[in-house]
Amino acid sequence: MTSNKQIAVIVIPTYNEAGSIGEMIEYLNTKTFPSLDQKWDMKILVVDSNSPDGTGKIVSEKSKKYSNTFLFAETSKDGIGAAYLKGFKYSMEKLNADFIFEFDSDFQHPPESIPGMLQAMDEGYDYVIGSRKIKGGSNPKGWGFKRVFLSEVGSMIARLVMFFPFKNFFKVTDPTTGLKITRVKGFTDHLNLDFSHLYTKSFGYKFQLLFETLKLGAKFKEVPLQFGLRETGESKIEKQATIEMLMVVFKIRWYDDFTQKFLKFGIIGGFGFVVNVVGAKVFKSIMITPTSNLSYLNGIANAMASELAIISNFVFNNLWTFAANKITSPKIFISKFITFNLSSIVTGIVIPSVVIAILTSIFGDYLFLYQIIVIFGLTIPLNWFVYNKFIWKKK
Ligand SMILES: Nc1nc2c(ncn2[C@@H]2O[C@H](COP(=O)(O)OP(=O)(O)OP(=O)(O)O)[C@@H](O)[C@H]2O)c(=O)[nH]1
Ligand SMILES: [Mg+2]
Repeated sequence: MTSNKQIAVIVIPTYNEAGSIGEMIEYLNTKTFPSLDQKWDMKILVVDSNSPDGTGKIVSEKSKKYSNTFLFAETSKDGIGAAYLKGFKYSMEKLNADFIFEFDSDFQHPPESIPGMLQAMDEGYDYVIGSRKIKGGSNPKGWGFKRVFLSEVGSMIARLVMFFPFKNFFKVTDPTTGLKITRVKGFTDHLNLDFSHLYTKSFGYKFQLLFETLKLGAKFKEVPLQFGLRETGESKIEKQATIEMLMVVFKIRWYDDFTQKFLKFGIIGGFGFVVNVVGAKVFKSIMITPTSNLSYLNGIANAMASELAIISNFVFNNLWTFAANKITSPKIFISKFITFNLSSIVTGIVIPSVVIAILTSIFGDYLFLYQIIVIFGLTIPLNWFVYNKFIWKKK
């Protein structure tokens, strides 16, 4: 009978929410759930950090009344991030969740958002979040200037640091939102739910899960969220949260594979440049004689040094940047090296020279400026593309 039902678990972390949690459980069970299509098997999981105000007791009473309502009683207060991860594990292992909501007990997340979010899952989305920034969404009317300012600036920085210049920068308008639904299969079940892996166990977890879930290729959408004003209880956002959240977004971007690879690629490219300049000097000083033809000598010295730089780039990128796809077989090594050499000539000499010639004919003689433009605008991006797509293609 339950086989074609879809199980959605609403995970609600609480710390001293005695003023709202009972009402929330009642509201969901008597108003929200009955309005949903019969195929949804809705469950509520409250993860309570042993709240001194008796939140846990209220939930445990409600769980006797409603068989779909569960209490996960934490023995310690480990932060909202840790609470969610515990809740995710429990939802998957004990409640067989197909979908998991992240939801607040204090009525700031309107239960009316739930049907639309479920429908999006039905349409094939994997990850849907409530956004205050898109049409139809809003911040609480009662928020003071300071809170609005922190929230706006904070989200912009988070978006920039985590996603710029990639498409998610434009798609994720509200990275600090707490209202989310995630498809378990392929996503929550692929996340590392060990909280030692979180950069922070408190609010910054939101960024990390957002980043990692999108990285798994989740089909993503935002729905409008009219974020309400907290009606009862106290805000748990700690003072240090802002700085901590900034640290988290930097760490997320810094330790991402892509960033690490790109940095290594940059360092090796910079080293190649040094090899080219220093190498040309060394070759010249070795080969020079009192009767040398200087123009011929400079040309030869530069050509030799450039080849040395190409070899250095190839060898070190193979050993370090693309170590995960390292070329080891001698036969492939040689054929890739030939390709690498040819592409280096095209991306480093042919294309830049033609573009510089064209720019000069249009705008006049600004050689140094053009060199900077072609190196950063053409050679570096083209090399990055060729290395990833042809030389060290992922298997
Ligand atoms: N289990 C658990 N829940 C927590 C912890 N810290 C916060 N929460 C809960 O996480 C939810 C979100 O925290 P809030 O303080 O409401 O944060 P907010 O909604 O962004 O901010 P406000 O507008 O001030 O309410 C609330 O339901 C809290 O009770 C914690 O350490 N453990
Ligand atoms: Mg709140």
